[in-house]
Amino acid sequence: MGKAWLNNRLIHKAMANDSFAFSPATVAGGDAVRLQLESDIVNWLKLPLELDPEKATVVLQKQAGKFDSDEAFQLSQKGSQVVITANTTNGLMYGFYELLREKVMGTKLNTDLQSPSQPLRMIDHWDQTDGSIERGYAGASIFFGKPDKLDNPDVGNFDVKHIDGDIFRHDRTRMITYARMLASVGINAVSLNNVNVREQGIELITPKYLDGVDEIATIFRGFGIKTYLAINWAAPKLIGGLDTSDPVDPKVQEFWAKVCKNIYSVIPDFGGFLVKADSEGEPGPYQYGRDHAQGANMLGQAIKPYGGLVIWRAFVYNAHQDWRDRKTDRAKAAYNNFAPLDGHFADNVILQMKFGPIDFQTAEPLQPLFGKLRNTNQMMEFEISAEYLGHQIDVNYAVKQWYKMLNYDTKYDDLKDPHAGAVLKETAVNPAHTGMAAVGNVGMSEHWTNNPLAQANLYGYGRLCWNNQETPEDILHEWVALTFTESDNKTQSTIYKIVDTSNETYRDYCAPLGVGFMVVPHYHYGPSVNGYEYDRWGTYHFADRNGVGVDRTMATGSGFIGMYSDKLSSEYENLDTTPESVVLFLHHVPYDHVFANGKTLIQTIYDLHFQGYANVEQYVKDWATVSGKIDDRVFESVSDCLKQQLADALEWRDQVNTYFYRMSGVPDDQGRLIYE
Ligand code: GCW
Repeated sequence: MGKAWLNNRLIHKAMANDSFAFSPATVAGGDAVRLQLESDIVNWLKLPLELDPEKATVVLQKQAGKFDSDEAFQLSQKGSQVVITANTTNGLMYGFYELLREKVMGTKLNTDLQSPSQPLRMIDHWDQTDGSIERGYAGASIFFGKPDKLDNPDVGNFDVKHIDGDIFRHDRTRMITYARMLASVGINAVSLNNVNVREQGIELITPKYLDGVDEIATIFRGFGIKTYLAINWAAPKLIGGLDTSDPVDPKVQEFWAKVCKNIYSVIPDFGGFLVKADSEGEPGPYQYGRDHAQGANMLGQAIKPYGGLVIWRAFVYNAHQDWRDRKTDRAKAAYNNFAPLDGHFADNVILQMKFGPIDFQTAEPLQPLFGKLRNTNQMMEFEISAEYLGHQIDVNYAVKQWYKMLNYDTKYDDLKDPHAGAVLKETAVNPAHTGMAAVGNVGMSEHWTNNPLAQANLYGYGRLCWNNQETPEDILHEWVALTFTESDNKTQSTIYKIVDTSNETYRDYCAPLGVGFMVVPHYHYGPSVNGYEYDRWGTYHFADRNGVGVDRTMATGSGFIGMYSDKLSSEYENLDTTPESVVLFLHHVPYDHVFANGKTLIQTIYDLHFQGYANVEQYVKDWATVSGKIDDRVFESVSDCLKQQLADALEWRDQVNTYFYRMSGVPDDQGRLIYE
């Protein structure tokens, strides 16, 4: 198996000298609770169990109501024993994983109370029932599709009972391993299927497929993870035999009530629905002249009796924007659609918003709805699967970017803590219904994530959800130590250095300074400077012979900047106080504009692209030095990816530099080769 950070071997090794016991004094409810604990933790993890708590080296102490959060835990030392205390089984499990992490890393026992920053820590799979994955770069779905010879024989398929016509893979071994990986970093919610819900995906909510969903949900439950499904908003029409999906129609409401009843009769702790509506051609309430609060609340009402949630995506924009029209601006779409609905969404509805106003680009400013909305449950969405970040071929440690977005200062003076992660809770209708979501990045590929180094993003995403303040650097240290356990310090630090700088490196050789896209249309890997320039998707860079970038100022541009708090708006309105990393997202800038560091825009573009490529050349050299020091298959996989990345970076460097050289006519002041 590719080295997942917490595979069986590692757990057994770290726990070789430990035995576990439950402290009988605190296991209220007697055997029933104890059995529950055993099946949840001990059986899954196959821990050595000691019946006499005095003799155990680790004591699991469950005390209902001890901490504010049911997922929190605390580790303490009692003589030679470590005691893990938590309100619930899940809390104990998180404490167990923390202890394991500390043991492997050899750090001092952390006795602080540890409690998650966000209550919902979710992975959204874009897996489809035929086994393919939209924007998936790591092989086939681990949930759906037929096992075939391409699947990795080392990882799973031991217990596959597959019959024709079945859409589920039933690879329990692999799902258990996945669930354990997710639980080890605190993920507690997973949506199984693509938000573009097609074909049998629409029917996942029907009795025909609920047993298959339940098989997965049952595995996840043992690891504190709730299962969600993405739904097609037009399901009443498409599979319900109705002639409408209008949310105010009682027949439609009845349809959804029945769907919920069926689901909960099979999966009593089902998490809820994830919905992409009125977006990129998907159906939605606008078709019936209803707003998104009406659409979402109707579903919220149907699922409420069971305690379920409706996660409603704010990725709604008019896909027919014309490049000739400079006033319409896709970046304003979510705000225009949802700001007027603040306070209208039900308590069990959550608005899920991409971190930036456009679409998971290498650099975007924050989505301005964060901080603007004051009475709406919200989640911030990321994409672990690296659609615009190198397809899990190019190494790209995106945790750096996510950390920045979560800790983005919205500069609203009236908020207690104006940083985006904290804003989620402060502005929620129900603070238990906020969190983070991210598009998953695993598949049946040998190392789960194609490039094994892309595992760092899955690990890091979970850790960052749990603690929004844990730095990407600390997280990366953990991941390297837990993954390359058998390697020497020098090897670990070489790997660390490559991954640590990779997000910036990738950003440097792609579309410059936040202008975004410039990728090959539809496929989204590799450069195509004008690929989307005259398209309808609203992703323009507006380069001409004088300058490049989108004028989003209030004075002369689309006015997008005015959607931020007053302080941030006035900062961004002024070119000189706009952060350089997103300057072309917010301004159309002349090539000869001089930044604070004394460099012109055009020279900055050249320098970034030469530097980005040079970094990848260095990665290739550095990676060669770890040969023989780590697992051979991991070494080879990363080497192959780096080879492709080097070619990718070269294409980006030359195409972007040449394009801007031809546009501006300004040569590189270092005299490096720029093709004409
Ligand atoms: O970035 C775009 C992707 C689509 C995706 C969409 C979304 C699932 O290119 O593939 O559709 O975002 O987030 O809904």
